[in-house]
Amino acid sequence: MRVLILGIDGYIGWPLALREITKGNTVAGVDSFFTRKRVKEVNSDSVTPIPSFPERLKRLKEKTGKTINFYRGDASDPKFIFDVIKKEKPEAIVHLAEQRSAPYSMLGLKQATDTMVKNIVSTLNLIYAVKEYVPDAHILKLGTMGEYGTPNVDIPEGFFEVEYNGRKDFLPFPKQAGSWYHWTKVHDSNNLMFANRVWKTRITDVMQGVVYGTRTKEIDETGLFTRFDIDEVWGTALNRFCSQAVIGVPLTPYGKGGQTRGFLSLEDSITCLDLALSNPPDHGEYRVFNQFDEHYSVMQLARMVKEVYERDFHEKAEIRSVPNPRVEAEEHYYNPAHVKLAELGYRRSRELQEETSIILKDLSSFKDRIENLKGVIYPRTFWKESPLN
Ligand code: USQ
Repeated sequence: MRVLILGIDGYIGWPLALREITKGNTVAGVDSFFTRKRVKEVNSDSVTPIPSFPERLKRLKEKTGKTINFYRGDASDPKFIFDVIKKEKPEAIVHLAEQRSAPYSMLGLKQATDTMVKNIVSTLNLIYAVKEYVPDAHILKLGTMGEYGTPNVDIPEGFFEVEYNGRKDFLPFPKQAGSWYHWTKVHDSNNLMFANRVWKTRITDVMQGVVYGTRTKEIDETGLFTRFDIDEVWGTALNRFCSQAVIGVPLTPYGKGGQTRGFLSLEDSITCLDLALSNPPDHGEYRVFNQFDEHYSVMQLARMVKEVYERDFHEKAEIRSVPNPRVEAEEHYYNPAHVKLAELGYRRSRELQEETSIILKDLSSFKDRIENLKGVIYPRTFWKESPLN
């Protein structure tokens, strides 16, 4: 299969490229290095030392003998994305080239606008490029479980049956996103559904939970690490808690810590994306996958990290709740469905504690690099402030 990965330099893009190329698929990739640049702007860096992209490709060639056609550019530039798709004629395109941080989108109007334009326009460009050059290609689009928010009812996998005033329909589940970033994914989903209705574009819209982890099978085999962010803007809950434990600063569940989200490991995320690629939607089908393994509250995760760290390292870890910088429910009902990937054969690779133990071990060898990021760990991006900048 010819797979084009938009956002190939990212946390998920790189390991997905490794998986697809190892399986014998032809992989091409696009990246603007937006994440590298924006992470630097908040004085942060990937904890795992990642080389420049040309160097990544060189090492990939040395380790596996494989090559990737790489295009540097921005998916929100229509000409650029049209040229790439016209040239590569991919059978599947994985769209990971969006601004992915909720706190970044809440830094102020400039970043909110940047996020809206980058994300929504890039998906629109992709829809038009596919319609023009490869109308039967499969768009595998990364959305987020955060599109649904935290309603006080069960969350279905995209659609549900509604009965209202005596009539029934099968409709998209209402969305209640929690940041400008999360709303861009809702808008993307609406645009993808519309493209499918009008042009029969084949689409998998993945509602992915929070991803954690340092490793995948192919990272183990090649040693070609992916990035790993832990600062308050670009890092996510479990990865941050592990880093905090390693350098002996308190773990920071926000507020009451009852915020509950779906989580999955990096290895499992790549497995799910690969399953979606290997089992594409039917011609003219738009489908939604809820992609997470299990849901946990952030306090549960903090306690689990503390326990595993104290067991493995024989040192104390402390949990200290901090005032919540976000506007979100801190105690709520949460019961999302996730059956479709399991039906395709998805099974989790490791138990949460086991994966956490591996993350902690990996991070302890980068302890100095985490120490250098101490100043950017504590939250300072407040949803209520989000200034005109
Ligand atoms: N949280 C803490 N302490 C921390 C960091 C986060 O309690 O130190 C809490 C947040 O308040 C939130 C939850 O953990 O309630 C998740 O926050 P997060 O920063 O781990 O993840 P989030 O902002 O939701 O976004 C991440 C990715 C995004 C992806 C999303 C999936 O950055 O790209 O779409 O996870 S989901 O959360 O399911 O929407």
